[in-house]
Amino acid sequence: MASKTTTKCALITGITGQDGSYLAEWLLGQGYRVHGIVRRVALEDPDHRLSRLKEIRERLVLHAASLESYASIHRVVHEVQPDECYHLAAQSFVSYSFDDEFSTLNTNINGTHFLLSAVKTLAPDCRFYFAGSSEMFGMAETVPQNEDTRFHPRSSYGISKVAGFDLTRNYREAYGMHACSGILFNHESPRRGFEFVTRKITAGAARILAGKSTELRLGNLEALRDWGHAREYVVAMWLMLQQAQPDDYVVATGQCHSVREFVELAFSHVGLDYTRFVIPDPELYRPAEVNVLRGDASKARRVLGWTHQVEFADLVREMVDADCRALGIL
Ligand code: NDP
Ligand code: GDR
Repeated sequence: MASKTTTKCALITGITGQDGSYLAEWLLGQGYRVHGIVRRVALEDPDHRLSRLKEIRERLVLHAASLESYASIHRVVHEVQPDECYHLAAQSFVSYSFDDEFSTLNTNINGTHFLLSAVKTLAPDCRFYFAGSSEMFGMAETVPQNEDTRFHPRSSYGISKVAGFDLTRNYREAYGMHACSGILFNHESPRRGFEFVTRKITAGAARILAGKSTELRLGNLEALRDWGHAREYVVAMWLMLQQAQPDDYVVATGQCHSVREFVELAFSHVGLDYTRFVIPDPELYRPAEVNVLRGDASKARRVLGWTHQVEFADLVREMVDADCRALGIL
């Protein structure tokens, strides 16, 4: 493990997001100088767009750049000369990728390509992390999925992540870069965006309890996911870049639950019967769903010494409590 007095410099794209904010905190705690790439609008509206970074804002160096512009990425990598680069920025909402396939593919594939190319040219010794996803498995042939499971993405988001994974592997093999992909299964927290089902549910339960809402509309309640806690998953990203050899790793809990189980637990935690409030809405179903996604993280356990600690029920309760606190009802 890195010493707490390291003077290493890390660059994080997507630092304003759920994972970026936890990773920045973790790296600061390890003594890193932490730089982040943000969109210009974020710097102009910090209260809203930098809200997850409130506690650490003064300790970060933020650079305005766009994933769509190679020139801006090039400028930042040139200025920062990072030792480690964590590429987390992406259009990350799978549902939206069905509405706008073109911008999802453009942003996610080109953004990754621009960054890899800039790092290779300007900071060739920099270690690189790519945020791969269980959505790459999609219509998986086997359960659980590990690093050898064939990819069969079911959305343009999943396709963009397979392309990013392939680009990352190619830069590793062709140019000798220390480039890794994490194949992370769903990870959640009180910082999760409101569009994702877990946060939609926990925020919805809190609003109903507070009398601010009377119903919650959801799509496929039988969908199954392997849900872990984001705070723990960012540590796995860091561990990947501390290894002598670059490689790809599945990061998951190995346990699967349905959306229905999540709703039932979230509502019952605050004394509500979800069947009185949850309305199934066919409009919220996706044109194509993935198969049972459950990860086998035994390689991460064996090589990185990483394993999840936070169990499903504790994750759900932490998220509900945080949303209740935000509404002043806890
Ligand atoms: P979030 O949606 O919370 O954060 C996404 C980040 O990407 C934000 O900082 C966002 O900036 C930034 N971003 C999006 N589009 C652009 C753009 N065009 N230019 C610059 N920045 C952009 O995602 P998470 O933190 O949950 O996930 C981090 C990464 O991990 C993503 O790549 C995601 O696809 C991947 N992943 C996530 C998993 C999960 O369960 N959370 C599982 C597997 C993979 P802004 O705030 O300005 O919108
Ligand atoms: P996912 O997360 O697509 O797995 O992608 P999301 O929380 O959006 O969906 C999980 C499952 O819940 C079902 N579902 C609903 N989803 C949403 N968003 N809203 C609803 O109302 C609803 N009702 C049911 C969905 O059909 C789906 O099956 C997340 C993102 O973080 C990706 O970036 C990441 O790569 C993957 O996790 C791993």
